[in-house]
Amino acid sequence: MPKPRILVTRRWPQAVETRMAEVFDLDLNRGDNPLSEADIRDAMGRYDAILPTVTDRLPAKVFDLPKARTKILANYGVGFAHIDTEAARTRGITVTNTPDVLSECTADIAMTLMLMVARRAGEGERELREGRWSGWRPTHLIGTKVSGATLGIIGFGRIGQAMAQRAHFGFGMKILVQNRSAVPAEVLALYNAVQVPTVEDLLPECDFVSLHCPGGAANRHLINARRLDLMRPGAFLINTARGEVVDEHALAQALWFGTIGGAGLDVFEREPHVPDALLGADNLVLLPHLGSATRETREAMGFRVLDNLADFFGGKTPRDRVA
Ligand code: 8YV
Repeated sequence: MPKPRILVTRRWPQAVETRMAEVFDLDLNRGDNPLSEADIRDAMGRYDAILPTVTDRLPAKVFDLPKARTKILANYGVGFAHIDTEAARTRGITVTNTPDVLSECTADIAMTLMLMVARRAGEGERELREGRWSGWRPTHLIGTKVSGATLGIIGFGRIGQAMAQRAHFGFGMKILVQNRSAVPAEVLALYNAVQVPTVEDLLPECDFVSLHCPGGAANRHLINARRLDLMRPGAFLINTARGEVVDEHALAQALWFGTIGGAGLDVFEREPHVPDALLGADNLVLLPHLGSATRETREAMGFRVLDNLADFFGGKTPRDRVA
């Protein structure tokens, strides 16, 4: 049996690329340049499997070719809103993702953003590096206390729960949850969390709101001007989920007019573009999509893709099949 032909769309950790090259007929993207939709469409005719990431766009038209060779899209990452899974499904193409292995590191980045924005760490570091620090004084860069505050978590899957674990046990925070389905009572009890029915119920009750729901059309602009208005004055919004979940224009307005206290963003609507209105907001901490960016996690994500491919080409249903 010839080895399956596989396209890896971006550079992956060395250890994973090396292992994959042993088992597959592998094409790597040595220049690490993002592929166009046309490149991916073309690849669909030539590879048995394509291994995309969040920087690849796979809308329905990418699937529109007379004879696709690709049988599986094994995504590197838990979020897969960049893939039209319905188009994949109707053509009998399997889609997998990499859950679990990145939950802790993504929650760590959400905590990082929460602490940085509440304690004005970005502002402080900019001041110090620019030589503007004039010394200690009782009124200097006064922030907001995180310990003991109320955290609202929107989307209580694996990453949302990892966030609750850190916030509740590490910082004694009170946890409110909004989730599209009912969270089992025993899961809520782990963090002494309370589930509320709607986003509208959650927002006015929280000092911090952290987003952990999927991206895609269903959650586009879930946080809009109307909902930002429901947040407490002085409250903070954290987004490590997907950029489209927040209306960036409305957020910029809320930050500039001070209707909320601040925000921390790891993801953006049109990555890597970040609007000037956000770049200029001092009460905002910005990170370049670092959620899963640790050596341990990026390797684990790669090996999880490898497990999915091993299952698929071994005739089994991959453990992380999403379509
Ligand atoms: C990745 C992520 O950096 O897994 C996800 O959904 O957002 C990040 O962990 C990236 O998306 C990989 O495709």
